[in-house]
Amino acid sequence: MQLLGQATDIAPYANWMPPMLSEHGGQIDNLISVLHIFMAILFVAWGAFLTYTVIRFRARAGHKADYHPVKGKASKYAEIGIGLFEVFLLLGLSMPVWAAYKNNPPKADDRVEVRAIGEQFQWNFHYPGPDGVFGRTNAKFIDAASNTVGLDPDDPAGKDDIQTIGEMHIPVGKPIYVRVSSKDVIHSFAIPTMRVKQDCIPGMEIPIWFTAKEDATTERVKREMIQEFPVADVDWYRLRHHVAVQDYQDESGQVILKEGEGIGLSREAGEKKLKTLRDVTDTIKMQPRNPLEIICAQLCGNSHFKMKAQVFTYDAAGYQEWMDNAVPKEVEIDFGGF
Ligand SMILES: [Cu+2]
Repeated sequence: MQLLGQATDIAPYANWMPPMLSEHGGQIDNLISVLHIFMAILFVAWGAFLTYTVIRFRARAGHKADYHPVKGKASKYAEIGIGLFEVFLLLGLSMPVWAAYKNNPPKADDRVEVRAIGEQFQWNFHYPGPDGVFGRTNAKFIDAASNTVGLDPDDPAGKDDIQTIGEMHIPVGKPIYVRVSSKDVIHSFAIPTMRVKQDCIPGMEIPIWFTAKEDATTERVKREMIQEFPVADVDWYRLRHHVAVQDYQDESGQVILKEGEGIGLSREAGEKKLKTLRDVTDTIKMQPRNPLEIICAQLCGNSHFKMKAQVFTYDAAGYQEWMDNAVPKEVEIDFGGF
């Protein structure tokens, strides 16, 4: 079934769903589309019924209000019908999709495991490193600058572990198994483009999994999302999370907007930049700065809105390269004999 939300290719952010870049996401999108269509029908039908009753039973001369409830069969059948319909939505549509997903976690030897730990207001990630074993952690070792997940320095399994803040690095085409938890309050780990969302509960570790589509490497996604904007019409707000894909210079050769640079994070700076750009070009080519965003989907405090991180997706070789560079350097000394 092909419905509204099922993006089959990488498309820029638009008015409906965000780009869909995971293997299982099509099913979720179908469900969302079907529910929207059903709810639209219900909305129109109830609206029509309300309009009918308001007109039909309006106050007018010669008519007296009757406050006793109607004891007709029709209303009873309508109520039963709506009840059955809602049971169908739940048992017939939603639960099978959820069960197919939840009952089939990727096998332990065929998945990349990452721990994602929410914290007011950042995402911390913990990788087992080349040995594939997570080092022991304990809250007493947590250090905001150098050890955000609280790795035990005495555990040899943790020596090659990788910690990142605000960046999750994963290979495409391979099941990713994220073990989600929290340091403080309830957060919600959500990657809209992958169609995953899981509450983070302090004291619990809850897994969620997905496979990024084979062709959804960050580089390709960025390339596919390049858009050309008319400088005369576009507003700073629309472009505040975009970066230029080439240099823009004025006649004297002075660069006004550099490749990889945004137009400014405040409205004032952005509008000033757009104004100067109008003199040198009609359109600007830009791409999203963070096309694969992780957000917190649970109102978790006063800076909840900026609790964001980015997913970087690589092909197998690119992922290996990232891992090689990210592994703490002293590992080479510790494991030098292997
Ligand atoms: Cu949060």
